[in-house]
Amino acid sequence: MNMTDMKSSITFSAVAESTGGPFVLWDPIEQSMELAKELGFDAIEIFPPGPEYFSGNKIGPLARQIGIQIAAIGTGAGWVKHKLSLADADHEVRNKATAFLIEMLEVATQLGAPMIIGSMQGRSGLGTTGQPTSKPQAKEYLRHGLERLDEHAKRIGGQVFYEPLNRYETDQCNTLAQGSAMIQGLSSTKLLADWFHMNIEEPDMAQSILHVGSAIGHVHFADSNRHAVGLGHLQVEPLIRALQSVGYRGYLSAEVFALPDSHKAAMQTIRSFKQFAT
Ligand code: LER
Ligand code: MN
Repeated sequence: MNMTDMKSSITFSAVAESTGGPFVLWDPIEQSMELAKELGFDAIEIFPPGPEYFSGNKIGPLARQIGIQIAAIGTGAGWVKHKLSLADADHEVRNKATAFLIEMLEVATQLGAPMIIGSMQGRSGLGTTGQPTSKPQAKEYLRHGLERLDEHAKRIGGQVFYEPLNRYETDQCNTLAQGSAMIQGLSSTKLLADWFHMNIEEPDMAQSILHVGSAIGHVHFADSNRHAVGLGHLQVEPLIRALQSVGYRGYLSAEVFALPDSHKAAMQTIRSFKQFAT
């Protein structure tokens, strides 16, 4: 028996452009929340098209009525739909990216949920006007954006999760150690440890978790091949032990492909969660 204080979560996408991406639930949100609840998840993680998705204030009451938490709000649609990133060479684009994220942070905070910055961190070489960003410049722009968002989060009582991604998605921060250096000194920003990216980039996943310790605020719970945990070749026990030993009490949130289908990926995830983390 593990006896951890970790909680289970499953991703839900409302973004048509992300079809085929690593999200488990795709049915309308009410059905998705009901299925997550029925399968025994503590929470869902929402991937919305933008802040307008939450207008009318229906999502919070719906979640309360169904009895499910909201683990976090993803912001990748800012990149997928609008090509906004915090590292674009174009000042206007960076400002739009920051404005999009500030609005997302506000709706997330109203729901009592943290906001994730993953794809919107951008990479070097972006920009349609002038010189595309160099690697150091892209990092400087990202840090500046993260500082502005952290400042805003502090003011409104919100929380930001910054996510290192694998080398095929960004050249900003690929490892937890690089991510931890990037958010150094920010008081309302923590790291998101995505096991899929970590499996590609970290020399030793458990050691990397131990190294950044309490900087971890959220986990994307995925196997080596980005299928539900248990369907790839990750050694799960050492990762759970490492999270336990750094006192992690957050979510293990399944950001995986809906394969072989949504329901089976969700079932496999909750089975693995129960096996390894309860
Ligand atoms: C976002 O959480 C992520 O992990 C990226 O790979 C974009 O899907
Ligand atoms: Mn992720």
